[in-house]
Amino acid sequence: MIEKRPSTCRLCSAYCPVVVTLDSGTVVKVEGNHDAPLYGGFICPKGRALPALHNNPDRLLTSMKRQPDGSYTPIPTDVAIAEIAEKLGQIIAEHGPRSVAGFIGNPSIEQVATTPVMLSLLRAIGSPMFFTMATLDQPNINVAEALHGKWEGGRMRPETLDLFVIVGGNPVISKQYFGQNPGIQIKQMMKAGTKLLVIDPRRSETARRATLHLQPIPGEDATIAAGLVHLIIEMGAVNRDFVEQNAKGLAELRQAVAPFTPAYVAERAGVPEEQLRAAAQLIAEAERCNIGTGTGTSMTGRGTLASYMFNCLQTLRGFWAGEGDEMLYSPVLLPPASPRAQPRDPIPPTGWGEKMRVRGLEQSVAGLPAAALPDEILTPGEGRIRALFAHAGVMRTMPEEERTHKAFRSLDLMVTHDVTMSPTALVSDYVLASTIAFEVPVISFIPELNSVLHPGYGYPDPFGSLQPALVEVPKGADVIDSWRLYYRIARHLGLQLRCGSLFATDGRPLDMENEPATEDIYACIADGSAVPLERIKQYPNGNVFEDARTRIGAREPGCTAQLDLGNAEMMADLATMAAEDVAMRRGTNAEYPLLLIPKRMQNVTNGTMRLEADRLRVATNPAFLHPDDLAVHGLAPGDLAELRSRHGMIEVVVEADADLRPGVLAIAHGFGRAPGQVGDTRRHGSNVNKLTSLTDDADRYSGMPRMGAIPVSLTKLRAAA
Ligand SMILES: Nc1nc2c(c(=O)[nH]1)N[C@H]1C(S)=C(S)[C@@H](COP(=O)(O)OP(=O)(O)OC[C@H]3O[C@@H](n4cnc5c(=O)[nH]c(N)nc54)[C@H](O)[C@@H]3O)O[C@H]1N2
Ligand SMILES: Nc1nc2c(c(=O)[nH]1)N[C@H]1C(S)=C(S)[C@@H](COP(=O)(O)OP(=O)(O)OC[C@H]3O[C@@H](n4cnc5c(=O)[nH]c(N)nc54)[C@H](O)[C@@H]3O)O[C@H]1N2
Ligand code: SF4
Ligand SMILES: [Mo]
Repeated sequence: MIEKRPSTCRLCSAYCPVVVTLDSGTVVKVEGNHDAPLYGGFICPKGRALPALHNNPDRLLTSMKRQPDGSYTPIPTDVAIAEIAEKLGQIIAEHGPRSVAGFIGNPSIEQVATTPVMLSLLRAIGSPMFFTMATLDQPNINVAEALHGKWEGGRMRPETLDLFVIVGGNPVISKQYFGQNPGIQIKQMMKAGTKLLVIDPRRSETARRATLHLQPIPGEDATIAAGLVHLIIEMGAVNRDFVEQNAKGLAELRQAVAPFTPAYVAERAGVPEEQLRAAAQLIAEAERCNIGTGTGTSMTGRGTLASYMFNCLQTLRGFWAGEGDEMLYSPVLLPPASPRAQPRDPIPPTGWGEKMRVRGLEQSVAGLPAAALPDEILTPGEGRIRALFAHAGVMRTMPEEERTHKAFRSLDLMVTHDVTMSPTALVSDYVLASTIAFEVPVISFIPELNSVLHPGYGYPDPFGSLQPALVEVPKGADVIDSWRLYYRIARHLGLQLRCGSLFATDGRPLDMENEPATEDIYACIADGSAVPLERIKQYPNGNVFEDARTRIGAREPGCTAQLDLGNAEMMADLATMAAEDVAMRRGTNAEYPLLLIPKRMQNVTNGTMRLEADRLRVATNPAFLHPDDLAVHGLAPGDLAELRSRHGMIEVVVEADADLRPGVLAIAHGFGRAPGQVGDTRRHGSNVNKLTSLTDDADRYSGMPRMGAIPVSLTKLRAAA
C-alpha cells in the first residue's frame, strides 16, 4: 500500500518539512512539503536521500558490546543497559558522581529527547559533567554577548533590512542565518532591496550573490572588525543617540581601534583598502542591518574578539530591534517572552559552574569546555572522568584525534548510541543501536532552542509542528529511541528523573514505573509553551501561529543597563593584536606555506550520511586549492597528497577551486575511519582532526582551540588513477 505522510527531515538544524512516501511501511521517497509554511517546499539532496539512510544495509540493528580483543558482538539492548547500569553504580560508589560525564553533539538534532533525559540522569547522580559540542562550534558568540551585554529585543528581522553582513559563514549551504530555504530567502531579501556583504576567503555559494565580497587572508576577522569600527567612528557614522542611551566605553573603544587604520587592516588582511572602505560605507549608509558570524570566524582564531567587535559595530550603528518591531524569533514551544527595547548589562563569561582540573578552564556561558574533556579523562587524581556517555560523532569531530582516542580508550566505561558502527562506536564499550529519522516522532524544538543560543537559528515566523513516528523499526531489530538508555539506567539505580522546559532543573517528575512515550518527553520540553502543544498537534504540516507574534515593548523607565563597548580584556586583546608580529602569529612559512580552513559540503552534515554507494556520492573530503596553488605543488585534480600541519599528517585527494583565495586550502571535517582501521582515502576520506591540537591558541573563556587558519604543507604522493 502506498501512502504519503508529512514529517520533518532532521539531518541538520534546518528541520525542513517533508512528505514521505511509504510503501507498506517502507520509506521509498522523500520530497519537500509544499503544504508546509515558510519553507516553500525546499529540500536538499540529503533529505531526498533519506530512504537510503533508512534502508541502509550497514544499519546497526542490535546493540554491540566490545570484547577484550577489540571485536564487537551483539548483545540484547536490555542486557546491555543492565550491565551498563551495574558498572556505572560501581564507578559512582568508588569514585563519586564527578567521574561520570555526558557529551551531546549533533545526533541530538534527530533524538531530541536524549539531551533532557541524559542531563536529568546526570543531575540525579549528582554529576556536573555535562559537555556539548557548543564549545567546539561557536562559543565565541555566547562569550561575546556576555562581555558586550545583550540587547533584549534581539536582532532586526531580515525582511526589514537594508544590509545583511555574513562573516565566515555560508548560509546557502549551511542554512545558518537562513534556515528555511536559504536560496529563496536571500533572493527575496535582495529583490526587496537588501544588500549583502560577505567576508570569506572563498567566493562561496553565498559570496557569489553578494553586493560586495571581501576575500581576506583567513584568521583576520578580528582585524577586519576593528578596522570597520575604526572607519565607522572616523566617518562620523556612530548613532550618537543610541550609544548615549545604551552603551558605555566608546572612548576606550575609539582608542583601542586607533592602530587599525584602513591601510594597516587592508595590508594585514590582504584586502584592497577601497574594498574595506566600501564595506564601511555600506554599513554607514544602512539604517537597518544584521551582522552574523559563522564557523569561519569561530574556528580560525580570535573568534571571541571578532564577535565582540561585530557586536560593538551593531551597537555603534544602533542595529538592534526597536520598540514596536516584531521579535525575530517569537516563542512557540518556548515560554512566552516580553522583550523590551533595552540592553542588559554584561555578565561574567566564566564562573558558571564546575572547574576543570586542567588548563584552568571552567564552565563558561557556552557550557563546560569540551576541549578539556580528553585531559580530564587522562589526568589522574580525584574526580577523574571514568565513564562517558557520548551522543556524538566525537571520534571524528573532536580536535587532536590521537589524544582524544587515547582518552576514550582509557575510560572504564564508554557508551555511545549509533545507527552504524561509526568510528565513535568503534572506540566504545557499548554501542546502543538507535532508531533513525522517521522512526522517531518529531517536534519543532531544535530550531527554537538554538535561537536562544545562536542568532543564526530559529523560525522567523512563529512556526510549530509535532509529528508522529511514521514507520516501525525493521522486523527483528532491537533498537530504541536513545533517551530510553538514560531513563532505564535511572530505573536500575532507583533514581527519579525530572524534565521540563529548557531543561529546567525543577522540571516535572517522570513516571518511573510505566516507561513514558517519546511524545511524553516532548510534552515536558514544551511545558509552559507560548502555544499549547494541543494546538500545535492539530496541524499535520505545521503552522504559523499568528497570535504568537511578539512585539518588542518600550524601554522600562528605570532601565540603567548599558552595553559595554570597551571591555578591558577585549581592549587588551586589540592592543596585543596591534603589537604582534603578524607572520609569527599566522605561522605560515616556507615549510608550511598554506592556511587550512574549514568548509561545509552540501551533501553531508559533519559526520553523517556516509553510505557506501549512495547516490549522494560523497566518499571523500577533498582538499580544495586554487588551481595556481595546485600547479605550484605539481598537483592535478584527483591526485593523492600528504597534508601536514605542525600537529599531524593525513592523506588527501586534491581538487581545484578557483573561488578560493590563493594560499588557502579548504577541507570539510567529519571524515576518515576509526583509529587503527585501514582506510582508503578515496573511499573514506581523512580525519582533519589529526591536524588539530586541543591546546593550540585556545580561547581563554571556552577553551576552544584553533580549528582553522592552520598552517599546512602539501606534498604529492600519487597521481590520479
Ligand atoms: N576540524 C574540525 N572539527 C570540527 C568542526 C570543523 O569545522 N572542523 N566543526 C565542529 C562543529 S561546528 C560541530 S557541530 C561538530 C559536529 O560533531 P558531532 O556533534 O560529533 O556530530 P556529527 O559528526 O554530525 O555526528 C554524526 C555521528 O552521529 C552518529 N549517530 C549517533 N546517533 C545517531 C542517530 O540517532 N541518528 C543519526 N543519524 N546518527 C547518529 C552517526 O553515526 C555519525 O557518526 O564537529 C566539530 N568539529
Ligand atoms: N550541508 C551542511 N550543512 C551544515 C553542516 C554540514 O556539515 N553540511 N554543518 C552544520 C553545522 S554543525 C554548523 S556549526 C553550521 C556552520 O555554518 P557556517 O558557519 O555557515 O559553515 P560553513 O558553510 O562551513 O561556512 C564557513 C565559511 O567560512 C569561511 N571561512 C573559513 N575561514 C575563514 C576566516 O578566517 N574568515 C572568514 N571570514 N571566513 C572564513 C569558509 O570559506 C566558509 O565559506 O552548518 C550546519 N549546516
Ligand atoms: S539535511 Fe537538507 S533537507 Fe534535511 S533538514 Fe537539512 S537542509 Fe533540510
Ligand atoms: Mo556545528
